Formats: sequence, structure tokens, C-alpha cells
Amino acid sequence: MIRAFIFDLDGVLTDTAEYHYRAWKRLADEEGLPFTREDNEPLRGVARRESLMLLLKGRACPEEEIQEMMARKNNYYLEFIKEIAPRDLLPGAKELLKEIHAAGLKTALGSASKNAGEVIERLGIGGLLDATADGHSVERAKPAPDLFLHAAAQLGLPPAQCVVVEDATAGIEAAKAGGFRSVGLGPPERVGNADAVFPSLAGVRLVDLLRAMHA
Ligand code: B16
Ligand code: MG
Repeated sequence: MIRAFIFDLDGVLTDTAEYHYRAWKRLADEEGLPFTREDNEPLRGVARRESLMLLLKGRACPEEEIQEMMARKNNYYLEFIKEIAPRDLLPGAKELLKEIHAAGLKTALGSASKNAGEVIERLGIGGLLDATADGHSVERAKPAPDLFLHAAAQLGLPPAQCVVVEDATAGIEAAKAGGFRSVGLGPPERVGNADAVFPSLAGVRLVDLLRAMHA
């Protein structure tokens, strides 16, 4: 029986990936590191520190510099997300959140971002989420299941009764590791390991998700 849906943020409810890219790109340019949109792809759904490690491509760095670079990137990102408004919700996201509640089911956020709270507030969907797990909630980032387990615990539900909706490979892995069912959004090369795959949430209704989960 399915009683809740746990939504990733970036790439599922809104597209902050572009802002993450621009912020990392600015840092990379300042540091003289090559960084293209293609290089940005593996950073999808990956926490800030791990993202910087990918950007540095093995370049050794003292901890102090790592901290400074993460803070610098985050300041650029914070500048970009000041522009976020309800119009930036991805197609179908708000309708689906509302429909889940109307059906008496629960919703939660499961985002790796430490800035998820601010983004959710700017999108105006805080009232449509029953629980929030973000970059501050747990130590181990996706693909560890901790973030989604934290969300399920807040809802008071076992993982088997929750479906994770994700756009990143690391997120689908995390869902599987935690014993959750999963819906992948995007190309099968990226999310093909999920129990069901849709191109995006556009036009996706609760009944489509439940049918795909055989529930
Ligand atoms: P922050 P998600 C992830 O969000 C992003 O996809 C990823 O690019 C970012 O590095 C990560 O959050 C951490 O974000 O630097 O704001 O803490 O997809 O898990 O919602
Ligand atoms: Mg994501």
C-alpha cells in the first residue's frame, strides 16, 4: 500500500540545475579549471562537497581552500536563486502535490540541497509538503538512503509505503538502498533503474504513478 510520495527538488519540482551550473562555472573560471555543461551532468543530485571534488578532477587542495571554494560557489548560487518564484515550478509539479493531498496521501521533500528551504519558500509550496529532509538533515549524501529514510521517519511511515520521485542516478540508488519504490524522471540512461520512468511530471496524474507502481 502506498501512503506517501517523497519528492527530490532540483530536476523534479523546479530546475535549479541551471543556477548550480552557472555558480560552479563562475568558480571554475576564476580557478582556471575547464568546466562545460557536459562536465556539469555528473553533479546532478550530488551534494556540494562531492560536486567540488568532481570539479577539481583530482587536484589536491587544503581543507581551508575547499571550504572557501564551497562558500564562494554557494554565494553565487544564493544570488541566482533570489530570482526564483512560483512560475519556476516545473510543469505538473504543483497539480500533483495537490492531488496527492486531496487523495489523503502524504508528501515530503528529499533534497540534498542545504538551500532547499529557501527555494521551497520562494516557490510557495511549503504548505503542500508534510515533511522536509534536506542537506542539513543527515550526514551521508545520496546514494546513501539516509535522506529518504529521514523523510519517511518524519512522516511516520515505513519505506515500503513511500515512493521516491527523482531525476538523478544517485537519487534512484538511494531510494533502492532504503527499500523505497521509485519513479525516475528523465532519460532511461540516467534513471532507468527506477521502478517506473516518465520524461517529466508534465501531465502525470496520481493514478499514473499508482498504476506504474502496481498499487
Ligand atoms: P546545495 P537535489 C541537489 O539538489 C542538486 O541537484 C545538486 O546539484 C547540488 O549540488 C545539491 O543539491 C546540493 O545543493 O549546494 O544547495 O546544498 O536534486 O537533491 O534537490
Ligand atoms: Mg535532483
